[in-house]
This record gives sequence, C-alpha cells and structure tokens, in this order.
Amino acid sequence: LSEPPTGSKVLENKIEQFMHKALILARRAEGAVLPNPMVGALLVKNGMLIGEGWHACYGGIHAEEAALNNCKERGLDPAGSDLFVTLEPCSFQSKTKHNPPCTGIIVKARISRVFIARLDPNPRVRGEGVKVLKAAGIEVRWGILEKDASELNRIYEANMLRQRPYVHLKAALTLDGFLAGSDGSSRWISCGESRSRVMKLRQEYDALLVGRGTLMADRPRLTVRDQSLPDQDNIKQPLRVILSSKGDLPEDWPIFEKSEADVKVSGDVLVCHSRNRGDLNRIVLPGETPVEWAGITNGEDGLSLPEILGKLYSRGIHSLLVEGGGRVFQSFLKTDLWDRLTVFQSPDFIGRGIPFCGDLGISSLSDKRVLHNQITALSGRDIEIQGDREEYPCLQD
Ligand code: AOF
Ligand code: ZN
Repeated sequence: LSEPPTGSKVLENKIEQFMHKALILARRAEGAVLPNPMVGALLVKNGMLIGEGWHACYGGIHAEEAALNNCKERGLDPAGSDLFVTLEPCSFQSKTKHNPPCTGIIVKARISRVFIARLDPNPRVRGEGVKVLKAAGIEVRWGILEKDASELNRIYEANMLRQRPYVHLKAALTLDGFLAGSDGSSRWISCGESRSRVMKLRQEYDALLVGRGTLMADRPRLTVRDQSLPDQDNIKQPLRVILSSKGDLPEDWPIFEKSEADVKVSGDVLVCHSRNRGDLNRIVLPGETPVEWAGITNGEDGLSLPEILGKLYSRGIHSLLVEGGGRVFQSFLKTDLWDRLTVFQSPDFIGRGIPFCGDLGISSLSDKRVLHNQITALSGRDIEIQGDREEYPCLQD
C-alpha cells in the first residue's frame, strides 16, 4: 500500500477493499461480544496482508492486538505497516484487563498509518484514540465505510450514545394501514412467510414489548418458535415486556397454562404499570417463575418511555423489539425513542380499523417522517419495508 501516492483512485479503492475485509472479519463474532462491539483489524505492508484479527469473545483481546499477534505468529515485523481497523482504537486502561490500551500497543509496534472506519461512540474514547495516535506521529484517517461499520454495531452504538436499548418497531399492516379491525382482530394480517420472518427477528433481540391492548386482543405468547432450528429447547428466549397502566394481564394468556412445552420455551415476564397502582398481585408462571412488576411514572401519553427504557437498560437489555399496538407505536414514534422500523404490508384492505400509530402531531405532508436506509422486499404475498430513524447516529452532539 506504500504505492501509489495518497489521493490516487487506485489507493482509495484499496483502502475500501481492505476495510471491507476488516468488516467481514469483525462480523465473525456476531452474537458473541455484546455489550462490546464487533471489531476487525488488518495489517498491510507494501500492499501485502501481514496480519489479521478480530474481537472474538466478550472480555477477550481487542481486534488490534489480535492482528498484531497474528503478524508475529507469522514471523513478520509490523513496523512501518498500515493498520485497518473498523473501530477507533481504545485509549483507556481497561479495569478488567492488564494489557495497555490499543493506542499504546499500536505506537509500540511502530505502525505508520491507521485507517479507521468509525470513531468509537464510547464516551471514554470518542476521538481520544485518534488524538493519542496523532500525537505519536502516526498518520490517521477515519470515516472509511463508516456507514457499514455503524450498521454492524448498531446495538452497541445506541447503547453507548443514548444509554438505552436499541429499539426496533415491527408492525403488520393492511394495505390501508391498519393494525387490526375495529373489533380488535388482527390474526392474521401478514402471511405465513412474514410471520416466520418475525420469528427470526425475535431471536435477534434481548426483549420483546407489547401494550395491554395487543395482549388482550391477540394473547401473543411472545416466544421464539422456529421449527427450522435444530435445538428448540435451547433457543435463548427474550424477556417479555408488557405495558399495562392498570397492571392487569389476561387470565387466559396461553403462557399461564402449565404445559411442559411452555415451561421450556418461555422467557421471563416484566409488567410495566402505573407507579400509583401500588403493589400488584403476585402471579406465577409455569415453572414457578414469578412475573416481575415495575411501577413507572405517568408521562404525557401514558407510561414514561424513557423510564421504561432506562429500567430495561439497567437490567442488561441491550435491544428491544416493539410489537405494538397503535398507542405503543405512537408513543415511541412521538418521542423519537426508536432506531429501526419494519412493516409487513399485506395486499388486503378493510376500510376502517385500528391505525398503525394514530396522531403524531403532523398536519402537513411537508412534515412527514421519512425512513432512511430503506430496504423493500417481497415476503410471500406481503411487502416488507425496513428503514431507520436516521442514516446513522451522529457522534458529535
Ligand atoms: C472491544 N473489542 O476490538 C475494541 C474495543 O471491556 P473492554 O475493556 O474490552 O473495553 C471495551 C471497550 O473497548 C469498547 O466499548 C470500545 O470502546 C473499546 N474497543 N472493544 O470489545 C475491540 N477495539
Ligand atoms: Zn482496544
């Protein structure tokens, strides 16, 4: 990579190619590192790859160190090489580890240039890593394939920047934008294929959330049931979060049935209710798991979402899939407390019913909300539309 000189098209393409490879390495740790980020790193000298590494498990060594170890294992000298890393190298001394911060390791290895995809949203680093490297005379460039790197760690980014779980809203709508008929019936708006897509989606999240209305109308079990998975009993079940101001649950909610199958495949249940409801009756799930109750302050539009998200986050919930209904979607959308939206739109229409999200305080089309990074795909006879609240989070606020 020492030739041709900086600025030439060939070099620029190569930089992106190496960064792309580093991003692929990072993804090898999918599902294994949260709440830490996925990170990949490559060392390149004279255009040749001399080391590669990634952050492989939670608490394990960082990607930069792994790449340097790999280089040394090959009997090669990293001095004078270029480092491609998908996240800004850390500049703080970890409380849990004895090794120095990655910036120190990079300087010591006499690396010449550092190419970074994304600055670290962790407030302990954010720009500090770049500063330390520059102060040591290392050439640093960042922002290469930045959007891809942000997408890779979207959960980590929401956690670090907003101190809350990553929030994904998921809705099944009729062609005319209704969540349910006016009698509350919503089974089934989306087709079988879309429903199995939802099962896959549920597996990616630490918790699922629905409002009381949806629970009463549909009695969803809120579990992951995926017949295509070999080991049904060992699927990690998400926490089931119910928003119910009064704190009532349907007595005939199928999860209360004491069947062996349900005991095996159920996550815990947390009911968020209005704080002034006092202590609520203890309900026990099959397997003697108690339902947990959380008293929440009433906000303008019902239970305070920042408080709920704060509670979930402090309980170790890093990502949340919100499955309705209309009032719940309205609250998340109005308060901007969401990151991604997925809609499964069926080709059927009903003319009147329960709308997707009700009033958002928008009267003119010029104030419409738009989805960024939009992806549209066919899902059986439905259309799946996915998009984000923002292109990717801004790190300077
Ligand atoms: C990683 N892997 O490859 C890099 C990280 O818990 P610690 O001590 O490992 O620190 C985690 C922080 O280190 C993380 O939030 C991020 O700021 C920084 N960089 N972390 O887990 C890596 N490069
Ligand atoms: Zn590090």
